[in-house]
Amino acid sequence: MIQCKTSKEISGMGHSMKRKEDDRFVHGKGHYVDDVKLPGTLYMDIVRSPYAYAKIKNIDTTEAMKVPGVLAVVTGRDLEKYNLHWMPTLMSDTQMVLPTDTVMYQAQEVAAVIATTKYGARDGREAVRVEYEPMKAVVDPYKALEPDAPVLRTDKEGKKDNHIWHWEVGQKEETEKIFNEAEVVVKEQMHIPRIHVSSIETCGCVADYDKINNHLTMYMTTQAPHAIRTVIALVAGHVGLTEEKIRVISPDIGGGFGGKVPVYPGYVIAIAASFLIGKPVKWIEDRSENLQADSFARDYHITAEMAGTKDGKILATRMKVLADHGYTDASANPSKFPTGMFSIGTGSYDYPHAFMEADAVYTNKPPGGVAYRCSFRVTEAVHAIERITDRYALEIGKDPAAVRFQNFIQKDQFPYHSPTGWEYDSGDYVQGLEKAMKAVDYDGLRKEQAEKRKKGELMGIGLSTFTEIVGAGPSKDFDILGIKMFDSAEIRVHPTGKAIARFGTKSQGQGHETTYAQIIAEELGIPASNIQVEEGDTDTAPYGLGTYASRSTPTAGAAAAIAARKLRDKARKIAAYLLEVSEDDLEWETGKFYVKGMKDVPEKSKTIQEIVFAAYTNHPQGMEAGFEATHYYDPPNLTFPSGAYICVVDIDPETFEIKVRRFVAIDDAGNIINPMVAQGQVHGGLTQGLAPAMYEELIYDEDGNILNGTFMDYLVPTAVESPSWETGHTVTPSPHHPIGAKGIGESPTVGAPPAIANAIVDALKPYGITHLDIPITPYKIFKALKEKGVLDKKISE
Ligand code: MCN
Ligand code: CUN
Repeated sequence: MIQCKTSKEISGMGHSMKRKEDDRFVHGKGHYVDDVKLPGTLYMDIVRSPYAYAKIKNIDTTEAMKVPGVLAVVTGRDLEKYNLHWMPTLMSDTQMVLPTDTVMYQAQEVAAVIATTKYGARDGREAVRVEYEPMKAVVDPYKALEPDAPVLRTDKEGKKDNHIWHWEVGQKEETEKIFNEAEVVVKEQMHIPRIHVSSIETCGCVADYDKINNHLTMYMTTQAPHAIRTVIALVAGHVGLTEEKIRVISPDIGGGFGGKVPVYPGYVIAIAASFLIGKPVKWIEDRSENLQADSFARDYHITAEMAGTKDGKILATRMKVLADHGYTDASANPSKFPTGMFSIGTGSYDYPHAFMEADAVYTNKPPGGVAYRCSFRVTEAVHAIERITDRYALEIGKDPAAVRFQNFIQKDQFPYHSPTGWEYDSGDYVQGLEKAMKAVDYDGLRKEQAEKRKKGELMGIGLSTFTEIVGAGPSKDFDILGIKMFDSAEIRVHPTGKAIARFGTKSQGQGHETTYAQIIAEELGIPASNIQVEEGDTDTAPYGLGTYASRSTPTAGAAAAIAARKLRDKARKIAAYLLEVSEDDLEWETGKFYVKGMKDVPEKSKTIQEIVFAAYTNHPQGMEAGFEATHYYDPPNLTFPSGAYICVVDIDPETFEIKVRRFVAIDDAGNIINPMVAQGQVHGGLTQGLAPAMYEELIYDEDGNILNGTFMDYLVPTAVESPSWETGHTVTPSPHHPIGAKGIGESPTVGAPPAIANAIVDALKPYGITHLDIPITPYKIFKALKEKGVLDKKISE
């Protein structure tokens, strides 16, 4: 159990305090970008390409300009005059804002219509005539690498192929040697499907350029307001919009999940339009545009191999990846690591050698490689290692739980140095799996399964015992466009002892307004309800890199604790002065300093409120007045949360409908700030893990047409499809984090898919099926069984 040291009134760490922000959300008082209504606002709508690859012969705007309310149609040629037609991606690639010659993917922005009403802009969009000359699209990433494939990124000088980068890590020769000599080698080819975030709120902005003051206020759906301000300054600095002239405000966000990290062309076009016309311009994507055109994740083709002994000792792993990045390398790759954190793919297991390599390729698909509740490619890595571990267990005829226990990194091995170069901070994998197995009655389930198999019933049990890696920085390894990845907290305590705290991160639903306040409450003893948390306004918040990669707790959360401790140091000095004792004679107990041994003598202690008041009214000579502190935290290492998940499925032998009967998730994110918030994160994340495991995948035909670009056929699971998630914790604090916390936001999405896939494959074990790619659908099972010749007679016979 998590210990709460503070009282309910203070609500420090470990309290399931109700989320402060929910009051306004449940009362319909949230304030989202579309709620920003400025006088004179114009509306923007975007013309998009029906082709995946085509030359633009002509754009005729005559009819569009006749539509009532339409004021302007912006094309790539218009932006070119101001050199605003290209922009950098967050990962130092480049991307068109609007094309001048060629479109590179279906649904790409081709022109923008500005009108006095939303509907005028939409009608204007329909009236723009674009003449295209379609070309043969390159859709398959393997074909994109063939020597005769057309070179797609002709904008890149000297580029002779579609290859973006090659990356490798680990011990190539040693690993090869082990593979050549090992008793057992298993290998599977896997595809982690291209998927897309489905936030309740789509992306959008209001760009408000004030000509007289040459100042831009940009209200937008962004997870990283400061970084975006810097990118806008990079794109538009040359027309006078330098960083001090730009204010980015990210109001309430209705879900981000990584999809609101990148800079989208729509934002830049809206800025350009407002800059040219001098009025606010609002752009809000519709649902289909969101699904078809921005922020695509995953799309990793992985060959995973494991070498081991006949009795279950893992000796080495090898993984080879082909990453389909679509038209541009958009955002998921932290600077030093082009594959993000894929190299966490040696997992929770202790073996000396591994080798991983990846190649990334351009295709005529929308920008890919974007984060989606994944902590930068961890989802892909975890899927590969957890699937191949099960494959190995199957090969040697051992229980997958037994193989995991045999190979786990033991708790006394931390800090653990992985063969791919990470230093895992802490963990207790044995305890986690034991707890999960007890919760499901693992042995009982295996017995039940054996009975059912005799009757031809399909029941499967799947495990996933994963290690996550979250909290970028450290700044020596991570940056965005050169800006080092630290994060910040600023605390101002007012004379009456109430505080306002501002952060460089930006919540999209994670509950920061509550949980940051709890961290400060824990450290200072000011009740969390008296601490107002603000994020998302670059004019007021200290510079930070934003919220993604479950980094807020590991970075800004740490900054909050340290800034609060700076204030506690100041409080000690003031208390010593007020009580006329030396600082060393004082003891701290949440919310007050008292003279040693005199805890219960009222006149021998000073509460934090009294001390803060004195900081403004009666502070020691020579001390700065006021009670404020700021801290920029650069973590010494990442944090390594982990989890042990067990999934039980039943498959209908006639229809192959898959029913997730039970799903137990034991997470370890170190010390927990708010158990209820953390559990909420796990519930949502598990459903987002169920999504690619059984439902979600974006499918393109050979011409690059998206075949399931609406929610009619892109299947987002809801509460109806979700089982009743059973959750629990083990607590292994991070030794380097000031409050021992690790991130938790992405763990469930990362850990769930292989548990589900492993369960389904386990159910099909009697029929010789060793692997199925996610999403695993009833049809895929039907096809696989048919190929094995199993369906010639009924399974239940
Ligand atoms: N928390 C806690 N104890 C811990 C760790 C976290 O109580 N030991 C709490 C935190 O205080 C915070 C929440 O859990 O309120 C998530 O914290 P953290 O794990 O640090 O993650 P971030 O705040 O950085 O959120 C990012 C993460 C990511 S990367 C995606 S993607 C995602 C996710 O959070 N997107 C979300 N969860 C989401 N939840 C909602 N509702 N909406 C999104 O868009
Ligand atoms: Cu990996 S998606 Mo979240 O980092 O915003």
